[in-house]
Amino acid sequence: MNDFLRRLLFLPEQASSVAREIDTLHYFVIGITMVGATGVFIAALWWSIRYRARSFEASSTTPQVQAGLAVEGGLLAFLVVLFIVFWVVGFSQYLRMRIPPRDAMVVYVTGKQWMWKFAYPEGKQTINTLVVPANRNVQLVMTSRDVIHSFYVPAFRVKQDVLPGRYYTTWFRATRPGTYRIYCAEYCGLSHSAMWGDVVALEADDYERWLEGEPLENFVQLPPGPPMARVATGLGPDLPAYPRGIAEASQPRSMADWGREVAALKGCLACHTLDGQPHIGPTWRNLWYRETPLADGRVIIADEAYLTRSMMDPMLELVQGYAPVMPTYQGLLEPAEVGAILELIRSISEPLPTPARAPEPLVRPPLPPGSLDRVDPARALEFIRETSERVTP
Ligand code: HEC
Ligand SMILES: [Cu+2]
Repeated sequence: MNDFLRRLLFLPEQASSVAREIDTLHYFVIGITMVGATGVFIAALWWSIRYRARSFEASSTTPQVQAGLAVEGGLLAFLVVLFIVFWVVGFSQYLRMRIPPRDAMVVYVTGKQWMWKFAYPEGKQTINTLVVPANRNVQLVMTSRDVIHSFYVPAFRVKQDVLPGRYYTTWFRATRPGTYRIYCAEYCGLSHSAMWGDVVALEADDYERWLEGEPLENFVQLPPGPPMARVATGLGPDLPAYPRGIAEASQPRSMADWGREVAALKGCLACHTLDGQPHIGPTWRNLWYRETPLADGRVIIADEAYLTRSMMDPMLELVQGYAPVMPTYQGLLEPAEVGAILELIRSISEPLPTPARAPEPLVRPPLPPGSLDRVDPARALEFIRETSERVTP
């Protein structure tokens, strides 16, 4: 039944843990609206024949018919309940999709004109080919180097926009080994159509062997990659043709080690320690997903989004008990370097407890700086009042 409906609606294969559920909701909504629309159409047709004007006199004296309260109220209640059911099912799926399980392995993703780059905690880097183990939760921490892109894997039912200067996260679990197409789903310039790649899901053993240096070709036959060489049309910078699956600029060291180098090089370690001792700034030990008290009294969970904001906009959320002396690193750290620092912080923190059941909604979806939840209503009113006075004479 599932497969029949999937083909009927031209949906791609279902290769992730959430794909089936999402499609089921889709069938449910489409099915109900089809039945509803057909019902309305048949009723309209039937009534327009049954109550047609039989003569001119009859048509000018048609009595007005009023439905009873019970009928109207009943219909309304039925529809409201129906829509609430859609919402409850959809929203709970949304939460499950938004909140990465805590046992997920992390891959850092950077979109840029016109390719996807992937950095793995173990130090490997790939272009346009995301290699993951099948049947394992994978969390993507994503950003863009230049314009808005959107990471889209139809077979996983995963799509996430990435904006420059901000971090996003999404996750998936590939349910079987295979090759699944990645698209950029946000028009991003001249060669947007060449911005695609593949997720290669390998058996766990093969994945380990790939990490240790075996070429990807030993495990899968990859289709030819996007025409990177042809991307260079003379309008943009010349892009080299990257052979796919071959690691470019792979680090012989792990991302955490690289993060240590970055932290030393960029001067972070002048104020932060890795051993648990507070210094000019808080220590990074055990900071990962820890509850951090802020100067304004709120307590925030130090997830990827918060940690990144702390580097890009340190004054936005000051840690309680520390002076506002940290400079901003906006534009001074490459996305992959931010990823490396995050990996460093993760590596010197206690591993997170794995929840027994579905992940609890502890991790908030990343909020862009300046988003609604930190607008102080009193200050907003004050601001409106001030600006209004200036405008009205
Ligand atoms: C001049 C000293 C100084 C330097 C240099 C500095 N920081 Fe900070 N950092 C601080 C202070 C002080 C705080 C706490 C107040 C705040 O939140 O801004 C802080 C807070 C942070 C936090 C949040 C910590 C928490 O407990 O929630 C992170 C993450 C961070 N810094 C990362 C970095 C990184 C990465 C670098 C280097 C690229 C860096 N810092 C360089 C002083 C510094
Ligand atoms: Cu793009």
